[in-house]
Amino acid sequence: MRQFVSGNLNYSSWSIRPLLVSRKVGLPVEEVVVPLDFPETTAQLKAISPTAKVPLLRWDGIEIWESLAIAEFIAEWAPPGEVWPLDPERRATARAVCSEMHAGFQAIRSACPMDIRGREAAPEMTPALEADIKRLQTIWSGLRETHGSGGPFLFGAWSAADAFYTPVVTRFRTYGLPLTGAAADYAAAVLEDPLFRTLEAQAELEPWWIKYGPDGRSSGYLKP
Ligand SMILES: N[C@@H](CCC(=O)N[C@@H](CS)C(=O)NCC(=O)O)C(=O)O
Repeated sequence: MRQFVSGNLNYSSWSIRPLLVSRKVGLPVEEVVVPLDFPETTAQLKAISPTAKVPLLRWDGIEIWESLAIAEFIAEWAPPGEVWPLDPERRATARAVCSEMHAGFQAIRSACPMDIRGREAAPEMTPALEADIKRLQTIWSGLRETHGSGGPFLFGAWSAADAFYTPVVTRFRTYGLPLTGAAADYAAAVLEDPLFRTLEAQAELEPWWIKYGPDGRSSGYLKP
């Protein structure tokens, strides 16, 4: 069995990172969505995933959880240069910025949950959120300047680094957050890329929605 299990594409930022990598290289997998935040979600995830989380790649008896590990598995499957840059410095830097994304940016992640089809007012600009935005601006504009020749992405040609930052790019659009210069151009390129446009169209059509209660807890529902 070869299955890529994700959460709703509209909301599950961790799922879409390796999913974009999978789609980019044409990994032969069946894509399955487990809608998040419904009463049955936890039981469904516990039945298939060691962490009760998505994404999960099920590949001929191997189970790979954690978005970064899935991206690395796909990189080993794909021809060199398709997931990570071929150049060793660019490849190491791409891995560093993916790890930084995976381990950090707590403020923007919690203040601005990914909602690809949503358009919301900007949240209160706390010092922590401001610091995350400043760091993203620096990473994106810096990489474009240093490594971006040869294409519109962080390392010129598309790489897993772009997959890892795509959910953050969508947050800038959803919440109208400030971005300037080369970083803004980069964000526009990600949103125009056919790989993202296809995923966005699917997210638009998903029947599952998530709302947040006054206690901040999220719950899934189907729109009547
Ligand atoms: N560190 C994990 C994070 C995975 C994660 O938190 N996934 C969320 C969805 S984006 C999840 O499955 N939550 C379980 C739930 O909502 O029940 C990774 O990188 O894959």
